[in-house]
Amino acid sequence: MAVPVILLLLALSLCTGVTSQQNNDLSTLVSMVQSLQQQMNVMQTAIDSGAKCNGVKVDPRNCKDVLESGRNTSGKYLVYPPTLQGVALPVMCDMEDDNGGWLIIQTRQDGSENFFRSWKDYEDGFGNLTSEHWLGNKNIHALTASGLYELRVVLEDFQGNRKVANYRSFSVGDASSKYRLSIDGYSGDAGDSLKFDHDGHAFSTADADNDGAQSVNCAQTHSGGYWYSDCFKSNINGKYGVKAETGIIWGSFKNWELYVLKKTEMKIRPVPV
Ligand SMILES: [Ca+2]
Repeated sequence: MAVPVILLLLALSLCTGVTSQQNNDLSTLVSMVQSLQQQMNVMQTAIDSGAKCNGVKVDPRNCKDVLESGRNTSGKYLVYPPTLQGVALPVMCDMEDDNGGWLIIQTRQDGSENFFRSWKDYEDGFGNLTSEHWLGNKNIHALTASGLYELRVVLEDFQGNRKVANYRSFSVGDASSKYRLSIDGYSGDAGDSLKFDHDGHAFSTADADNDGAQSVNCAQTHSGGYWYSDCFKSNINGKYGVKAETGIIWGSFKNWELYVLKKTEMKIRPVPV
């Protein structure tokens, strides 16, 4: 509101017998103020749409923040989890399923990416955000350490049957906990194959055996990286297209049969407080 008042004062000054030179100076000043007003309008529009602005807390922390800033198209976005202290994290947001605002942490769909990888790869993340990928344990921890998150696992078989497993709370511990899984509150039609047997377990890869099986390296024998117990009820980071215990399995999807899935997606969203 301050700028229009200044403009009014300047306009009044122009009408009160000032010299020609003073008139020119005032006209210049009015032009500058008008230009400043236009720039402020542009900045406000940018801030309203979620742009970054030094000193102003407008960075989206997650995909729900992105959605609430008015960007409701699914795709790649930068988010800034508070625990990463200003570091931008590129992510894929799903703005359609179940009212949107989901941040995707895992996608399997065509076998284009190798998921039988090292501890470091699973820690940092790998793959292509727009296709198959793992967001990275350190990033999943950073996100879920910044608030209460829910998890939605979407599963599809080769016949096109789609089922979901929702969890009311989901978090992954820090590196010192070996990215321990904490999960609870299942609902859905895929059955629970993640809290059951995996809750409370550390993450394991073939080169980091932190599982609950003393005589077996579960990540090695089941070709993935996961919160293996002794060894699993689900193995959705397993080998793509393989009909075996190394394959992509969600046990409760079909009566605990050895049933291999075509697509999987894990996505997280902050829970309203
Ligand atoms: Ca073991």
